[in-house]
Amino acid sequence: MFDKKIPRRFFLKSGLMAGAGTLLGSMIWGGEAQGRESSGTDPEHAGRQAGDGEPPHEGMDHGGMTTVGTVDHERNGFHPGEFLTRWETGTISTLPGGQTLREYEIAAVDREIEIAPGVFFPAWTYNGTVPGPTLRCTEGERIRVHFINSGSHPHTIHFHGIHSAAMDGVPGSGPGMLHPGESFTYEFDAAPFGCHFYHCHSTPLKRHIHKGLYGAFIIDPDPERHPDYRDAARSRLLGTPENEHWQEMVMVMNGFDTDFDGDNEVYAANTVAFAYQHEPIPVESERPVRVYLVNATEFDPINSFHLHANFFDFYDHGTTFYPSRETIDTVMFCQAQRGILEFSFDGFEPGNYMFHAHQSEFAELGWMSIFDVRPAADFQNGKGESEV
Ligand SMILES: [Cu+2]
Repeated sequence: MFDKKIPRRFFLKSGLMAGAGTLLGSMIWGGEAQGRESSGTDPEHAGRQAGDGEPPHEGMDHGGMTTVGTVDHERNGFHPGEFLTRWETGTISTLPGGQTLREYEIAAVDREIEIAPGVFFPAWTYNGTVPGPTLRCTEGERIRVHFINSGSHPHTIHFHGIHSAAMDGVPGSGPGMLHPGESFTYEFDAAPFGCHFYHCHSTPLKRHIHKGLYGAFIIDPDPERHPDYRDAARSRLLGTPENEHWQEMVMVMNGFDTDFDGDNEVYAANTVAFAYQHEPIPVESERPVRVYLVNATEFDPINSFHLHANFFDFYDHGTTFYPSRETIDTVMFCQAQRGILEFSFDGFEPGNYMFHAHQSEFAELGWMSIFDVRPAADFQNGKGESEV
């Protein structure tokens, strides 16, 4: 693993990044080199732009391939570190027949968000954030999603899952596209269990998705329905001690076309470029990790997740209790594909373990992250708290 003192090779990579384009050139070296011309692909020259006369890696704690400066998370109303475990569980009540009813309120809202230091994107959002809230429920529950379009364009919510045509959130079915000011309640039973996706299905589709109208939709299995896999089901069911043992997090892979040329300039997991490199994700080595991974990247046919120095089991769409692929270190998704990754750093030495898209371009343009693996004792001493 690489040390926090940056090895030479990481510094050199930073030079490649500065040459990625005029916008990125100023973005990467933003804080101090704002407005300066990027120097193309000369790594020595690009590196010097990080500061006048200073050693090039002065003050850069987490590797050279990153952005300079910070995103104003407060203004964004969205902190990537908190988003990892922010499960939107809705309002729960019981229907006359005894079925659990879970209700959510979602509004489509136009909102400018900062996706990298100083790089603002005019997003269309669900509830003000990109991705929208991570909706989480349990298999078999009645789901009601009260949706209001407070944005400036017609929108819908299309849920991946099983439901009637009228609830599909597509033009020509049910209420179809909802115009600004209109609202609708989507209602269906949560099935099948797994890691799903929701997004706007208004046309032109790629514009509505790329602008930010998407999110993760997780249906936990009901252990009572799966007697042969009860323990596995309980480990996934939010609120059980078995689930509490896992370090769960959601990651939505996405990209942003900042100049609207139909090609992405910035990539990330959960929107903010290099967020989990600037602030690595604390992971307790003794407890297993479960990542709910969704690909919402528009314009590029595929995206991927690659884990360093370790391997994971993969559950395609999260709809099985047994891995559909075992002991892999890279998984590739087309748009809307998703799954569950399970792995452990038990027995590993503490340190920074990278993970990122294995398309080098995506990694260099923001989809680059780190797990900060530490022993349990560190967490008990409060060191495991995210430094946010
Ligand atoms: Cu839309």
